[in-house]
Amino acid sequence: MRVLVHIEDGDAWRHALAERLPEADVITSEAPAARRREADYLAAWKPSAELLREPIRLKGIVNLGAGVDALLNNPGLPAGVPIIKLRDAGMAELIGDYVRYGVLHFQRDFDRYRRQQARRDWHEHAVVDKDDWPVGVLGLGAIGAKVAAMVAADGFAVHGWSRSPKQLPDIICHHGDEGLRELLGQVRSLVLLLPDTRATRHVINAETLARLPAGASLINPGRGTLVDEAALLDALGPGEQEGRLRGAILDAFPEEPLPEKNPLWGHPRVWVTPHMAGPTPMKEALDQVAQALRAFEAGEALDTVDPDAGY
Ligand code: OXD
Repeated sequence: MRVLVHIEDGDAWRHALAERLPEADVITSEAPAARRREADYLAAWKPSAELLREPIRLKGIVNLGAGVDALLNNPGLPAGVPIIKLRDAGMAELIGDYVRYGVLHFQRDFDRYRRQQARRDWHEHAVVDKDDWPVGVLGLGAIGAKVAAMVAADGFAVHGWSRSPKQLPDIICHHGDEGLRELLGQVRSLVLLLPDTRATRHVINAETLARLPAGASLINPGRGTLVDEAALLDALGPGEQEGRLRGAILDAFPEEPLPEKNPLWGHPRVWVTPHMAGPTPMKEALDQVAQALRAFEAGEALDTVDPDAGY
């Protein structure tokens, strides 16, 4: 089998995959077009439409990131080719650390202390107990469930939400529209880990933001399309004075890189990070890729992405 790998630092990934799959001819997108055309499998993160159109006998695609939205929206995606996505592969722990940082940032008032420092203002805020600081996690897939468990292990009361019912140890699980309303009404930090699908677009909008308790904070290491940005700015209010929404830590945006003119860059209660919450760890990802490609070749049934559902 020939496997075409496309990701930043592709050569290192090619070597590491070849070690795991000695029976395969592993090439990168730098290989000559004639070789790329005959690839049986593509293991890629955000390939161009042109690259996706090249292989003429593609049997499967492995998405080398957490979300499949960029791939599913790619106009070059060949119809009917099964797509495998990585399951966690070490990304959940990285995203979990990002979220734990975000929750502590607000619970221990680092946002307020930063502003106080600028005024040389020395005064302390009373600490709110972790079990009085409910955290909501929207999305309980492989990543959301692990992140929720990590935050719960830190001692926070964690509420999780998924479209259909789920049961997870130590997490208060909600589902459906009513469950979303229940969750929003009681969380002090809201974490977004839903996939980008038609159903999740702008799930955080004026109406859902208004359901959060006053002074809640938002942490989004998921997808930018989940948030209606105008409604977010409105809930934050301008300037340093805390608005209905106390602050936001955002790693994902509908347009990336975040355009220079976007007001979120300069907002004093917003932290912008450049989609760095969950980079794909090479070793764990390639273990899964090798396993998936062997299963494909052996004709085994694989858990593939449902393009209509969007994940
Ligand atoms: C993603 C990723 O899906 O970085 O956003 O893997």
